[in-house]
Amino acid sequence: MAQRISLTRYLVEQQRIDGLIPAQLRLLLEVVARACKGISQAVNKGALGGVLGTAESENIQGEIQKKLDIIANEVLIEANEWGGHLAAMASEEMDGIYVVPNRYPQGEYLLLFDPLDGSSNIDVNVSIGTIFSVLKKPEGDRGVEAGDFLQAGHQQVAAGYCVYGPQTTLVLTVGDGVAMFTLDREQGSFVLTQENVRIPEDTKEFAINMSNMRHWDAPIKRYVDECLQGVEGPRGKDFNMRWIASMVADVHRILTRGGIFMYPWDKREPNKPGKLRLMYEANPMGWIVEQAGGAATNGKQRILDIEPTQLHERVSVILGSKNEVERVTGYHSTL
Ligand code: P6P
Repeated sequence: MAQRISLTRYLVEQQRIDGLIPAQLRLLLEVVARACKGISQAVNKGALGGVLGTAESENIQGEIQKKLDIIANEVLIEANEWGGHLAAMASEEMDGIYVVPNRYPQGEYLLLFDPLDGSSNIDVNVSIGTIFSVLKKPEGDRGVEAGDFLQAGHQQVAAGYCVYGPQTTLVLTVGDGVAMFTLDREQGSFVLTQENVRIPEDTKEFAINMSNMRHWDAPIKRYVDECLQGVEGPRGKDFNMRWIASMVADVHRILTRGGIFMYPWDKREPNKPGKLRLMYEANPMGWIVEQAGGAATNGKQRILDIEPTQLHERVSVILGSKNEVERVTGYHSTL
């Protein structure tokens, strides 16, 4: 039987052999992974844990928060605030940044996360997940502030997600490809189950919320229409469609077997560039997808090159199999 490599050993080797990750970053990633194990336990309890349903509150997005949204956010804050590796955190569930309290040492990293992505699926027992992104705090001995988080996605030093599905799987990049770790619940540890993940450059599977079709812009309408025409149409092949309404689960499928995921701008809220958030959804997922040989754009430019102006800003997202993303992006420049 092949030797099992734990997440800890993988990270130590990335630190020692490749010098890719300093000790403080390795500690950060291990703490985040431990927090994801705790979130997985809470999610898995479901109704038995009294954690289903909504809390009596809204987040900055104006969305009603689920109890598990708040629990997951608290787990991540409490796990990360004392270790000395972080200066501050930002979350989809918090209006402003969370600066590490003075009673703890401050580190050089900034952690951003969507603590529980896909909340609408919690109560119906469909896969959800945690998405996280790591940036370095700008040099200087001044205190950390919200503006320090406003860095383009190509500045990330680590990104990952944990999908809470039939398996709990942690997916991670530190800039040297993508690795997947499956939680061994008997041992309580994440075990390396795939490394050097590669997304096929072509696909026959697209993911988009079709109920929004009448609101889409022409390039998206053209692309999806051509997919629906199948083998008789200009693509010369039939396509399949998936939409889980959990970005983490849709992206995990694409990393596993290819595909294209689209949450484009639409006419419902024309002043918003899209629904998904740049800093803690599109940037980490975009980097992971690129590190696996895929592509990620907003229809006009590489997501990782977008210079953010607000912590919770939204973005149009087209990501996945490289050739399909390039086709959709090309339609945006010609139509
Ligand atoms: P819709 C979940 O709320 C989320 O942010 C993403 O995970 C998911 O892809 C999308 O929104 C689903 O949105 O409009 O299809 O419910």
